[in-house]
Amino acid sequence: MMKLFLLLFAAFMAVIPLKAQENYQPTQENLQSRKEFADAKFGIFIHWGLYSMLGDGEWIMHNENINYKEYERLAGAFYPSKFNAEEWVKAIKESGAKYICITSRHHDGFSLFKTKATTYNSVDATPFKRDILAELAQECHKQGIRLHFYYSHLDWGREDYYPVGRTGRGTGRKGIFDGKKLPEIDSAVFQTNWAYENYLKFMDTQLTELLTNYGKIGAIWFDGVWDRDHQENGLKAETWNLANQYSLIHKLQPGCLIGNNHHMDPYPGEDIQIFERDIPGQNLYGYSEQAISQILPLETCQTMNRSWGYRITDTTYKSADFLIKYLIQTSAKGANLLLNIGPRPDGTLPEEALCRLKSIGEWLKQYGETIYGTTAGIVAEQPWGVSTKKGKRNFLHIFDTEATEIFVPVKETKIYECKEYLSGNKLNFKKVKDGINITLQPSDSPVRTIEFLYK
Ligand code: H79
Repeated sequence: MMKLFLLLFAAFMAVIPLKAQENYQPTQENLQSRKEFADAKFGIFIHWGLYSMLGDGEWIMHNENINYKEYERLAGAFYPSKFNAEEWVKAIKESGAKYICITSRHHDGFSLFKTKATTYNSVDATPFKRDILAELAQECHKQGIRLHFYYSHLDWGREDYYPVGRTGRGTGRKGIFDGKKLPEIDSAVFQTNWAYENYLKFMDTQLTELLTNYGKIGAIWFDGVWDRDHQENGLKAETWNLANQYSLIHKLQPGCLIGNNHHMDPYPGEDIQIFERDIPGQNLYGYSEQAISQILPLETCQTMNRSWGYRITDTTYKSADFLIKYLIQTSAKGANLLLNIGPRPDGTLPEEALCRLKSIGEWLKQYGETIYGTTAGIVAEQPWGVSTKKGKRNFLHIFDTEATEIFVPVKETKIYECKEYLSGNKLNFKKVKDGINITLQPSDSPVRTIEFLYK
């Protein structure tokens, strides 16, 4: 009788996490993390893995239909002799970024960390034999910058990721797992199966490791459910085991934020909303049709050139001025910017990236107060630029270098002071119809920042 009771009790407990996630109530710790995340405003994304060695972006395995057995051999030559976590973190900190998000495992399936779930990792499968995430985590904790882990939901090289999705169909998987032929399944009506159950367990094991072995983790950043799910057919959370995965993460580290780059509306358990290559409100590539969450902190990820993973021929770097403006524009929408770098196969960060980190850092040293801890500005985007705010302090960032006077659609009665942000020099303003006009001082700077205060 007692045994039966215990069994029933255990079964009951087992379903609790799922239920709890459905009516997700974030913990105090989690809410605090969300606040800190929203205040941080700027992070650096790192895409690094075996694909970096081929110098043609992280999708090369899919794009070139590389056989996964052949691709795995890259691990035997993975020896990034110049990798130095201390230098990475130092350079990134100098940019003013408050967190680093690194690919713990991308779609190619290679893990940049020691894991018991597969030998296909940077310690067991390479001559380098080093746990990249451990070294980076140690430095992040030491130098005081948050660490986030990108984690791919899809995998192009595993037989148990079955049935395969829309991508990675040409990587030579044979439909045999654990010596047994996989069942015939029409991927259009996806059903879980014994092999796939193994894949879900594999992910749970890795997520547990990621949240146990590397100290405090700021966020898990999922990507890849669009391999099967998209706006039209909707998010099939059960098939990805999202409720349990999210519960597991929040159980291991309640303060760890969960983001999922599924391009759809947030699913219960998610703590941040991600926009890929779009500032919230834009939809340049068709990935950002989802409504903007009014509750969750927002994050825009963007490339410095046109690639995520290292692409040896990609010299199309955005200018430092462009990136500074992009950070300001993202902040003006109340969102964070996660700006990407694709380190080289030897472990160094490209010089083009380093010098942009430096320039952004120099700007943030002077103007950080107008970005960190701010929310979306008091006025929507204007022909002259954008705004951010912090309490009663309003910051206007003027991109129009020619402007001598700008119109701001706010009530003049409420404003008691208007000045250049850095110098503190007073600026004249006068009431006009539906707002005020502020007279500007000329300057060579690509961005002029002014501040006005409210009663
Ligand atoms: O990690 C970086 C990229 O590798 C990953 N997300 C960023 C952060 C990313 N993967 N895919 N995308 C971004 C967008 C790709 C969409 C497409 Fe498709 C893949 C278009 C065609 C193939 C998925 C499948 C969407 C439509 C069909």
